[in-house]
Amino acid sequence: MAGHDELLKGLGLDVELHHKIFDSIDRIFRKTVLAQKDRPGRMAYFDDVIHGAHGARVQEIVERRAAGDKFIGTFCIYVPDELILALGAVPMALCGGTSLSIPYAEKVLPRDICPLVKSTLGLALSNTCPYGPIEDLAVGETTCDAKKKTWDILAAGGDFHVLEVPQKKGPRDRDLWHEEVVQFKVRLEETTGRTLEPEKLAAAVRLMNRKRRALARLNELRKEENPPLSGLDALVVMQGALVDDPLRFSERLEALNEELEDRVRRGLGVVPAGAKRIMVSGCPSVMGNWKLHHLIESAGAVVVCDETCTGTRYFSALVEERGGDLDAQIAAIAARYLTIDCSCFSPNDERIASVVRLARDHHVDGVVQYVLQYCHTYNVEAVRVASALKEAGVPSIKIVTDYSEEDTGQLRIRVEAFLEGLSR
Ligand code: BJ8
Repeated sequence: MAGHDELLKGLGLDVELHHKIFDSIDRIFRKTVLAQKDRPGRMAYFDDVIHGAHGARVQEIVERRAAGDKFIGTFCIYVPDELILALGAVPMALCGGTSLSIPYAEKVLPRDICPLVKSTLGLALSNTCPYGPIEDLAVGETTCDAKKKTWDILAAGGDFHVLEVPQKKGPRDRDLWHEEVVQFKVRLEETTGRTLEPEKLAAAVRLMNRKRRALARLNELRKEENPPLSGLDALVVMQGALVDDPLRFSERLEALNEELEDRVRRGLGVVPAGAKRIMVSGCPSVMGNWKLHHLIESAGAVVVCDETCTGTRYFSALVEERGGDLDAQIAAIAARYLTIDCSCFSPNDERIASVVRLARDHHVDGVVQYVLQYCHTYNVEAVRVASALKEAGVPSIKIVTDYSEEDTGQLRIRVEAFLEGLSR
């Protein structure tokens, strides 16, 4: 601990405040995730990833930087990690999932914007996030309005690159996005001082595909009649995917999947027979945010699928492996990332179809649409999602909330009433 404090001090952080914020995240983690019974043994690694995200992983990245590699902070799953990895740099998602940093953002930002954006900016402004001082480049994107304008503030503090994500998916939008990916490659080459090599890019594509396949396999196991892991644990794995080293993560996830398959063979599930199967759909739940999954599962149901960026949107498409031709590989990467159906797209028919398909595939009893307060795109898109689900005969409810614990009692009543309705 003393060594860790030295590291944080060396990075110029407010060590006391850092501990206050991250001890509180740990407390919530213990109360929710670690309080579950009969968890798969190999989840221990993923618990450590969460604990280590502000300790061991920082040290690891500091060492990588000392050896000449760069560290790239990201805030959205639209950022192509393959390019970063192929240049020997370390990508990491830096989105905030804690309410504790929000007051620091509210000194600057309006209060009535999404908690994810406020939490992220608050971590940067409170001088508590160890990744800020070691970041060689931060990468934002033009998805929602709150994020776009926050990048203008963060960009004033150092090296920042903004990817323009189009809002439609026609031929002109595809060209624009392809050009954005090419420009991102150029920016990364400048930052790293290295030139992108086709073989290294091909290896990075294979690695990310391996990681996505392992996540998809985990998701398949959640279709079982008696799922071998809880939705909360599946979320912990997903949150780890956004911060851990991709090779180590893939190996550990493949090992967890084997354990889960064994549990399935032995009939060891995590919920009593008859527990309601729920899909969470909408906004991501990034590290620090276990609120909704805990609410649903502590009410006796089980989350069997996440149609979110901390779920299927992250892993459901692979990059086509095109071997040695650099241009063809970059085109394949651009094409894969444009399949992501974030609600910032209009129209977003692919997402509506995907929600219904996933609800059927995972045999869900109901869908909880998860909307972070003031996230207008998911909130408004919820209207179309709800009516498509209704047409498919799947009941749904929309929960709009932030990161605070203030509305927990009221939400619990709504979730329990929804589950009871499913039982009837
Ligand atoms: S691809 S969902 S990770 S933008 S919840 S900040 S949209 S107001 S996080 Fe996202 Fe990329 Fe889309 Fe996924 Fe804005 Fe909504 Fe907040 Fe959001």
